[in-house]
Amino acid sequence: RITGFVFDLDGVITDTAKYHYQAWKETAKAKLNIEISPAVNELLKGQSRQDSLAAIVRFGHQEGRRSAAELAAIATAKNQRYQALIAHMTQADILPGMAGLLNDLANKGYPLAVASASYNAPVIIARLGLSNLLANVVDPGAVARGKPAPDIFEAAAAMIKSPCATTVGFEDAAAGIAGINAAGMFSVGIGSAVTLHEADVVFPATGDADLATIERLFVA
Ligand code: B16
Ligand code: MG
Repeated sequence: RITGFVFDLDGVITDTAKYHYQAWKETAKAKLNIEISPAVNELLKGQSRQDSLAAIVRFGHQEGRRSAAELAAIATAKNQRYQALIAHMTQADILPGMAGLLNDLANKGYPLAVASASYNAPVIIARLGLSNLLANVVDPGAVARGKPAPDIFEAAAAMIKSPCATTVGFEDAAAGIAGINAAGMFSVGIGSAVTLHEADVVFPATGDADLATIERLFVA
């Protein structure tokens, strides 16, 4: 029997990926003169702010050219731009079907937790009006290794006292699915079946995620 559910935030509960992309695109152009594409953005999903910037610098072949202080200032500039973009979010920004799914799970008595790499997760959850349903949010600063390591998913399951083997994890990024699998959880991918081929089940979009299907496949 399933004992708990763990959710990624960006790309699963809400589409902040578009705001991360816009903030990185503008900041990388302005501060590094690097043009990033949607393909680069795909690699940034689920990665910490610092690792995302390192990936952009590598993509632009500028490794070793900036001091740690310069890189920190660029990451701060990106985050300020990002925070300005997410300040306008409302309940309407919850991805299709997710408010219903979270409510169904809570009503069925399943404990829920959020495993997001984002330091902005609590603010976003509050803007979405989900602070009551999603009260258990892992502090990404408290886990040793980021996705694709299992650490943040293990911490989320521990928060709700759900053994990993009977916990279901939702993710939209390949690195996140790898982390869920490494934690020994049942993995649910949201997005492309090609990108997320390691997941136990993939739904093309949040609106397609179906609890009955997950419960049936989990037992099987
Ligand atoms: P922040 P998730 C991740 O969230 C995003 O996918 C990733 O693009 C971002 O760099 C990371 O959070 C850190 O976010 O700059 O707000 O701390 O997908 O793990 O929910
Ligand atoms: Mg994500």
